[in-house]
Amino acid sequence: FGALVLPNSLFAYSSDFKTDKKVRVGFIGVGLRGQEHVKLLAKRNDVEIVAFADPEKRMLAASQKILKDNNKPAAQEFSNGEYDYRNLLKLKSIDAVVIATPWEWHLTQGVEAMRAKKIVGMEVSGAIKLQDCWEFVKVYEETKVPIFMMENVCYRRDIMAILNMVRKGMFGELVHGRGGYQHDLRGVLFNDGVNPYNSGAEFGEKGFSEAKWRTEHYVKRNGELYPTHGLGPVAMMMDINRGNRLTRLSSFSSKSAGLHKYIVEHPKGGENHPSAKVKFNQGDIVTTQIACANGETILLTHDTSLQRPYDLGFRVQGTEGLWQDFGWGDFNQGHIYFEKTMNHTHRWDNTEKWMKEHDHPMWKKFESTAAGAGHGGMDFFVMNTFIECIKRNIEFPMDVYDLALWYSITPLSEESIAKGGQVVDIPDFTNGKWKTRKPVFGMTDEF
Ligand code: A2G
Repeated sequence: FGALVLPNSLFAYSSDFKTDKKVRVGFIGVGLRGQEHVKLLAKRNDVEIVAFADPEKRMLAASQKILKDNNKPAAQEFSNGEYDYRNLLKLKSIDAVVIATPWEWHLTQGVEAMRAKKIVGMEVSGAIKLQDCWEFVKVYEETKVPIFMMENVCYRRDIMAILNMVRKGMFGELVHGRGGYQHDLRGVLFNDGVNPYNSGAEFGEKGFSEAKWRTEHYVKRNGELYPTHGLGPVAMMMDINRGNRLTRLSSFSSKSAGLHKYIVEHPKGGENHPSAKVKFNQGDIVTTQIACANGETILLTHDTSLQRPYDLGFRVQGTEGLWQDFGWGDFNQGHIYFEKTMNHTHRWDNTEKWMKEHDHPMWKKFESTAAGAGHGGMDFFVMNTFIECIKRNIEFPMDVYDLALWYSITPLSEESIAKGGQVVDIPDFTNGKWKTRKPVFGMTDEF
């Protein structure tokens, strides 16, 4: 794990940014997710938080309070409706923006930010249309403004330890991977319009936070709505876009039963509640099989509307090793098997001692700094990578091609489901560059 040295000119785009300056950041979207990023950046002395754009006053007030609590000056506010972020993008005093808005805004805001020459950190999502993915790539290739795909699960500690083991060859040749978004979101998709979680049966205009916009996707769509948490980590292990690529997929959807039942049984819902009249198109369980150019397969599961404990369900399987995750990333929440070192016992071993032994150097280095950050600490690494790559003017480890490819699974899965599970081709957004691109994610102990 020596430092990976990349040529400075890797970003053909050159910002005004000089390393002795602070990185000047603007936020587009300071809802409950954006505020997590504000908290992380407000603690840093190499960052200046310049401005917030969000139409919701309540969210702006909460974000300003974070700055105040960290003895940082107030940020300039852009809250005059949904399009006021365009005025934020005009600020000369901003080098980079973090975009944490409802999914339907990512394309417009992302490409406008690139055109305004602001380096972009983009939250996770799935695309609304396949064309959107091409648009991200096109605008990036025109402007060369870097865009970072902020997939936090790639930084989960157990996952980085497995990546480490994969790269040491302990799994032999990789053959199959699984992951997904298996998280009971019923109490997120509906609320009372004031309290974000588990508080009611309202959504849309009457909902608050994610219930305001996310639920609408479950009404209208049916697909792998949220592919990146499950796919990102597996894609890194399989060198997708860097020596390998995704070629085809086929998706199936179960019926939709969970959300209606939740509304009917909720104390503030019931059979006569308006939400109980809504027909949800999104199936409770959507499975997507993906084929890779180098012969591996990947299975993604979207499972967010039934009762269940949180578990992204990772599995990594090679000719010499097998890992299965059963929790939220704690070292002991998984099973592992290496036939050769385990004397052909045909019995799982608990993951804990393996994870400790192969803990990723980056986690070892930043363990105490990451402690307390969101999602078991992994959120620290997302913001750290964003800022450190900007300061060094080097390539982001998850870039526009990863964003376009991972986002594309959503519209492609919708297409496949609509055609009865038909196999659809996955485009090569790199236009052949996947053959020569080299892995960058997690190669050093720095970011
Ligand atoms: O639930 C979790 O925090 C998800 N993240 C996040 O993506 C979002 O869906 C949220 C819902 O409020 C992870 O699972 C890592």
